[in-house]
Amino acid sequence: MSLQLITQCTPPSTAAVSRETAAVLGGALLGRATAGMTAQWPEQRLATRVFGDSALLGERWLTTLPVSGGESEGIVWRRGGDVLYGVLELDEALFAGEKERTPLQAASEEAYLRIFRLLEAQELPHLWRVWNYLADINGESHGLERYRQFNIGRQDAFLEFSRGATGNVPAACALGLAGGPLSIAFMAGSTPAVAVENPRQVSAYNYPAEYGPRSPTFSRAALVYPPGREILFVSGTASIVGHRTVHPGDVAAQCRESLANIAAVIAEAGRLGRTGAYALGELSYRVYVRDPASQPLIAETLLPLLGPDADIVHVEADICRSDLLLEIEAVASHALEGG
Ligand code: 3EB
Repeated sequence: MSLQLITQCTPPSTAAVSRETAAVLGGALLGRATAGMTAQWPEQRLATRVFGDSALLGERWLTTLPVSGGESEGIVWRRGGDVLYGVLELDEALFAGEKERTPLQAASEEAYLRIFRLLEAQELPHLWRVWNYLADINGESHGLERYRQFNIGRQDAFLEFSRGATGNVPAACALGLAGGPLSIAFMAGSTPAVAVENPRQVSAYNYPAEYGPRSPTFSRAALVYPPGREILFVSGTASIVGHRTVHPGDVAAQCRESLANIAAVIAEAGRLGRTGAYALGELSYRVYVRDPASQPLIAETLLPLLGPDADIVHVEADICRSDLLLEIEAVASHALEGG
């Protein structure tokens, strides 16, 4: 097992880590009260509500490959073999006062430039999956919604590194939190990801200009290949058909539409991958909920569609269009034959 995701809804402990003498590559810790906790690995800290009894979500990627790590321009990173996980927090206030770019746009561009410089230095150029969080994502400043400012900075960084902002771009999510710095976690490797698109949706990188001056730079899903495994990362998926939001104001319908989109994406992934079909029931889900009051209805709507044993965590976050009430991301993994 070269790379494995462990999810725990308890405070960090060493219990899950000793398994197979694996080392932690990195992870995430979500919850209201995560301040002051420390981890020995790159850990994305997200101060937000996690629904359920423990109110805390700890995720760790374990690796059995030789581990090294460091800090580069504020990015805390580890690599296990040829897979790298890193976390960067940037305070956009440090980028205030420019004429051409808003602070958030400048911080977003800088964050991605730092990531690309690190990946070049480590000779692991292929960005597989990115987790983006920013404060007040639907707020407007400098005449532009903050998510749209983020999109400009992100795309500029891709173009500066001649990476192209369409086609072979990473899987991602981009969510809003109540406060805090721009927080970006990422996974990268030595082999390219296979980008997966959704036949029901316009590719996000081709969204028309009504959603902002620059399109978002992400693919609907990515298939990646650490040694012996195929991992499917399904990007944040919402109630969008074509490029339009559908079912505004109807959280249950948005829930069903999001799952229809995920079903379409994993069907595509099964077609493009090397390990056969993925089933909805085998994925692990993170559901981002805009209005906490709607969480019970979301859980109730997902239950018959995913079954009682599905691995689902609900987290409070703002979605990047103000008419979207939820967004769902997912991950699954298959062994490669002979792997
Ligand atoms: C969408 O489909 C919903 O900007 O990185 C989903 C996943 C969304 C990733 C991103 C945005 C992003 O457009 C929003």
